[in-house]
Amino acid sequence: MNLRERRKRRDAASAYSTPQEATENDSMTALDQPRPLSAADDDIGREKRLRMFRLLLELRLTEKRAYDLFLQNLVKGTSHLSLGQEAVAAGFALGMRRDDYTFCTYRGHAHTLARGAPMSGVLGELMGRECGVTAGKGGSMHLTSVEHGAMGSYAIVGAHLPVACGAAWSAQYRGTDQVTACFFGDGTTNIGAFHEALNFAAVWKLPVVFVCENNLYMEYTPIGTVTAVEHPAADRAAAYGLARTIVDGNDADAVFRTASAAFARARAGQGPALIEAMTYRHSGHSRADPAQYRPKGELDEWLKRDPIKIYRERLVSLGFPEVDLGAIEADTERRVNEATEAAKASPPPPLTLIEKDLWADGGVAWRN
Ligand SMILES: Cc1ncc(C[n+]2csc(CCOP(=O)(O)OP(=O)(O)O)c2C)c(N)n1
Ligand SMILES: [Mg+2]
Repeated sequence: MNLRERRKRRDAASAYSTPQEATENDSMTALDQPRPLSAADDDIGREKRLRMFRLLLELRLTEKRAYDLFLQNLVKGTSHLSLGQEAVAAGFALGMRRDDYTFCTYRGHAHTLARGAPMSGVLGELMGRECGVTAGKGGSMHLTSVEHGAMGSYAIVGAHLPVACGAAWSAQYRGTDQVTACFFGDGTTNIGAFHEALNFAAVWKLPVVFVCENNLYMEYTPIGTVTAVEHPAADRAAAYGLARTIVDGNDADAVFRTASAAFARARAGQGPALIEAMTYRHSGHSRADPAQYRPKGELDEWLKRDPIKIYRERLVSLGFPEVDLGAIEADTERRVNEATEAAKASPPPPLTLIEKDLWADGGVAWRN
């Protein structure tokens, strides 16, 4: 419900109406009840803010759990956490339509979850279990859930940008107004495929939104030491006729607004966007990395702007009751615990799955 409709509803609600009359009014939920307008009733609104808070927590707690499982030697292979970067995944996902597409990198747990892939499916995949989103055959770096629009996590830096163009081109050709969101790191902007994909998308006016998550490092190298411009993505946008857009990637509301505007433009046939979201990863590049190369105090500065902390503080300052936020926190923790147990209880994939999902037709029949 938008601000104008809310206002109308508030005005229509008589000062004498009893709470019972109000609830019988129509199918409004508790969150939709007329109430005095406040700053929380802006373009984002209360309902979406609570969804955002819940999603941010889901991403944070599931990834923390993934780390615990790693320490217990239950996760096979390596993993790349995006603790600290959750507002990018949450802000973009909440701006998407169900049938939109997401492409991401090996740092893709949050993006896959944010599109609605179940926690047990993600944790199970990391542990190589049959309940995993690809039946435990892909692992952390290859999370994919096509039914949720999560079109894959790619470990070759830059490789997925042209693939995302393909998905956007397909939507354009079919005339569905689906939008593709393609996430990548700052280091990716020095790879040829980045420039090829940007040029291609701009020339064809593809409905694709490129999102550079600038976490200041590519592996162990500060991006500023190997890049000719200060903002590795935004400062190159002009080369492809695109606007220079930088957003605070730790502020989920700011991300959501920027994402929504870019999606609306792309859906309306106005072509691609390139957005640089400034953020920071709290942990090392991968599990094995203690991140000793970072200057002392840098992490502490960024922790002050932890996306979940600042979002919670904003909700409190907007008047959301502490008890409601606490209930969401407890519920999310319970769901992560349940998902962990479900994933642990799931068996490894049976050998019969080894030849499944290798080819577009789902099998090997056509080759024989
Ligand atoms: C083509 C290619 N070159 C090198 C690597 C090794 N590598 C893996 S991650 C990474 C750093 C990428 O940094 P960035 O794009 O900033 O993403 P972030 O890890 O910070 O999310 C590199 C160089 C690779 N996977 N693919
Ligand atoms: Mg990076």
